[in-house]
Amino acid sequence: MEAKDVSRRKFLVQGGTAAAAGLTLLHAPFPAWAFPGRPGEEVLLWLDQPPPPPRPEVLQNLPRWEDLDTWLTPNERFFSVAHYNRPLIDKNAWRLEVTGLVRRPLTLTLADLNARPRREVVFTLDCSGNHGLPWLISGIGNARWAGVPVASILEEAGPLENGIEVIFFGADAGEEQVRQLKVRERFVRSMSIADAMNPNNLLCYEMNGLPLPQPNGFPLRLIAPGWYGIANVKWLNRIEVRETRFMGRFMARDYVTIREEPRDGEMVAVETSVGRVRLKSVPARVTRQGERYNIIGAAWGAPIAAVEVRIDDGPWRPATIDHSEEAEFAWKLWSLDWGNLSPGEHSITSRATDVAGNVQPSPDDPQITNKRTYWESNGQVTRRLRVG
Ligand SMILES: Nc1nc2c(c(=O)[nH]1)N[C@H]1C(S)=C(S)[C@@H](COP(=O)(O)O)O[C@H]1N2
Ligand SMILES: [Mo]
Repeated sequence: MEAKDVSRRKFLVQGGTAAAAGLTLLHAPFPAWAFPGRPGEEVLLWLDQPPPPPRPEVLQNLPRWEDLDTWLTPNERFFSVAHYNRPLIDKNAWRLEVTGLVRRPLTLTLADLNARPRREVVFTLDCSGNHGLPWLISGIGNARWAGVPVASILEEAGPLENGIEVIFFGADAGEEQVRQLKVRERFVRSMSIADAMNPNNLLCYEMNGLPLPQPNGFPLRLIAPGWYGIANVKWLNRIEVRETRFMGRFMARDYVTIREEPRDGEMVAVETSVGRVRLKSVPARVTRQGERYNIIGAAWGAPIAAVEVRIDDGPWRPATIDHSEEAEFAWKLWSLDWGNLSPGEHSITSRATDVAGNVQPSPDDPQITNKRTYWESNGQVTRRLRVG
């Protein structure tokens, strides 16, 4: 066990440089490409590759799970979602307004934020659309984010008693149609004041030690550890404290999960705004060295207690969770040395269990089958592979 962990860690470390140096290998012949990190080892490509996104401007830089070889996702490999435009912001002209129901409205420059106490959090940003749409299976990445706690800035502004809702404005905007009305709207998400004041939330200006990249929200974004991607407002320039709940597109019209729940013998549709992340895992990549197959994956969304892996309809086998790099809001990487695999096609499924004993639901679990919309698809993921 010990020896295996060590060799895998070495493998993960080597993977970073090997992948960076060997980008041409991405175009190697299907189904496998030799992995130069360890001679004789190959990464097998999944048979069920996702189709390209129909609107490539919305979803950019989606990684392949096969390329997962580091706990932190390098910035240049991080995905980017933009529902409107990706604004190019001049950091000298940019300001953050903190306004609405506050005693002391603030106008802050980037230098003002940089001068305030800094905090870091490693957080895995998971798009709630993952596995809900055929082309979206890898809108996820793990980064070390740095910035100023939202709570410290809100406290500085001093919310008034009647301020119950905090709304976060991105600089990006687009036209929305609401019934007969066409209206230009900014990208906005909100949180209750209690949720917004959570000490983990950051006004984030740095990602993996570098200024926030432009596609990821330069110069400032909200980082809300424990929340789905949608809550993490990019290109942030305005925070407003208000006295009513906010019901914009990304709170109440889109990113709404509809589930049917049994109530007194009948099914009732319940609509909820996409919010906190859910327990999930995926098999990421399979490597072969000689006759031995190794499976690597990730698990996140709750404190992870265990991950199990199943091939075809076989028994669940426990994976080894990598404890070498861990953080409360970060994914855990896991691996399983499967041994031999018979020639032919196989399916590989993983399931995570959290410390409270919750198990990632199977596709036929009512949690999944009663869900009518594609958001928050945290059911067990099966990938297909050909061997031999
Ligand atoms: N301003 C703004 N913030 C946004 C979005 C957006 O379109 N505009 N997309 C959200 C969604 S759906 C996701 S999944 C995350 C993705 O963060 P990333 O682009 O840094 O990967 O950003 C969120 N924040
Ligand atoms: Mo998303």
